[in-house]
Amino acid sequence: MRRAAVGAMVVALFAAPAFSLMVSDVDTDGDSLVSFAEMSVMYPDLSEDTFAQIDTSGDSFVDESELTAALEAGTIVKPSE
Ligand SMILES: [Ca+2]
Repeated sequence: MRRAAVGAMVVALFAAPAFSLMVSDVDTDGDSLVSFAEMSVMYPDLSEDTFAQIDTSGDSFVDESELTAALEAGTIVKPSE
């Protein structure tokens, strides 16, 4: 039982990097913020409504925490490489 729990934790740790999408992966002009235009490069089907949903602070840019939250919520999925 205990061994299984530890195993599950290890799997979760190794699974995390594959799941995460960094702002630097999407940010093409290097300002550490993701605009709708930059997001559209990686997500051509992304609507402005969905972008606004991801941009929870409403500043028209997506930061690291908003990006992570959107991935965790399944609003967007990390594009396959
Ligand atoms: Ca940018």
